[in-house]
Amino acid sequence: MARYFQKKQCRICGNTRLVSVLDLGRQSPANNFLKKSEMNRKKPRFPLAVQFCENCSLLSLCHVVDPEILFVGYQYLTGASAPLVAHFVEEAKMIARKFIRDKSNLVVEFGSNDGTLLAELKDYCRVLGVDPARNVAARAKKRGVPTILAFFGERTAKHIQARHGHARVIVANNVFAHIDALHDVMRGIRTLLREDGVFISESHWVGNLIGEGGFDQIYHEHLSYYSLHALRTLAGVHGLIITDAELLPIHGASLRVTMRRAGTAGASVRQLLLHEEKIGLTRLATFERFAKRASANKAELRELFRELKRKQKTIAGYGAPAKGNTLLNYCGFGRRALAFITDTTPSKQGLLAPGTHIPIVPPAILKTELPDYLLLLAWNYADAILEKEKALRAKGVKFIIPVPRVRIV
Ligand code: DWN
Repeated sequence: MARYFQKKQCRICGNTRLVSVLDLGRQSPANNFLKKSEMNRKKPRFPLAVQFCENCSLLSLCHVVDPEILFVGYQYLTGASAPLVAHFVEEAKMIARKFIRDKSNLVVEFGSNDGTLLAELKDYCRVLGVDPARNVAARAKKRGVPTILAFFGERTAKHIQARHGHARVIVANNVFAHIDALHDVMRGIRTLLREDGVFISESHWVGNLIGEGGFDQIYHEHLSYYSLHALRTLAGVHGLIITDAELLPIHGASLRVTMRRAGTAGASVRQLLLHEEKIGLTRLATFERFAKRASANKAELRELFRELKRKQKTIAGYGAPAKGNTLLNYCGFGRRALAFITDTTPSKQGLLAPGTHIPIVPPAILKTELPDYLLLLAWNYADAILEKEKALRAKGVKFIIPVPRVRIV
């Protein structure tokens, strides 16, 4: 496969009249953290821009980067963020309570990462993870979650169904946005799902991207930015019904949908569809306004950094999420913008942020090196982090929260 290609057709409805709305420039993949030994090697940068489909309301990247570049040696661990672990523990309890009838039931999760969700279910039923990233799958296996090293699709689904039977529940958390061949995955879901089974998918909700201005959640892994309207069209193409929909306060705001082979769209679906229409998620003008806000946010953050540097203030980064790299690179920041970036993910520590080459260090550094400001790159966990770092703030350290509007707390 070429290293990337332009997506000229909507991956849900096939519409070829897509309107480009925001261009974030050519960037290194946001989760491709570098070793120090790699910093002088030219790392590929790819176009990062989004386009809107006026037919099914899907917002998607204008270009698709080869998944092998994005997901092999993947550094993101679900288990590295305590609030996220708590969120998936809750989801596992909900799945066990609502859908698991006995231990023979099979739950399959694709994009299962380090097994955070399935580890909570393995005592109630049979579990099986599917993930292409060898490093994270190894962590899942260590915690007793059998994991197939593969991208999920019709072929993998047939392989699983032949060996393990049909699934009572299929789960896909923060992975549906990463898939180009959506229809192959949907055919896989139909192949693997029991007649009375449910498919539960959770993705960052495009209403949060547009509403909270979280343009930094745009990066090469996230090919699609879903509304309930877009997902309803996708489900319909494959004869599935979205019976339930829920907005959850994770990753800004995530949309969790439950799909079934038969049934009716519940009140939660009807209400959210109306809400999406009301806030304009089916209209191009909404996305054009979003693009203008992103550009204003960039100017505001660049001006703040110029002012703080003029005052010789020290600034470091807090959290090294993928979104943080989009933000830093879109703002045109370089190595000197931040002294360092702290992160709780062991596999990110000691590496350099893609594009800016800012070093990622363990949070313990803050016990000895106190910056004047911390740029909260993991702003989606702001409440938990500001609470956790009360002592740091009492010493006078200020947090800069970059989106939706730049503010200092
Ligand atoms: O789709 C995806 C989104 C949903 O999650 C994945 N493709 C990649 C990932 O994106 P992200 O890296 O932006 O996710 P997080 O969960 O916002 O990343 C938070 C980062 O911050 C992690 O590297 C852990 C770190 N962290 C920290 O250093 N201290 C997190 C917390 C809560 C903390 O206290």
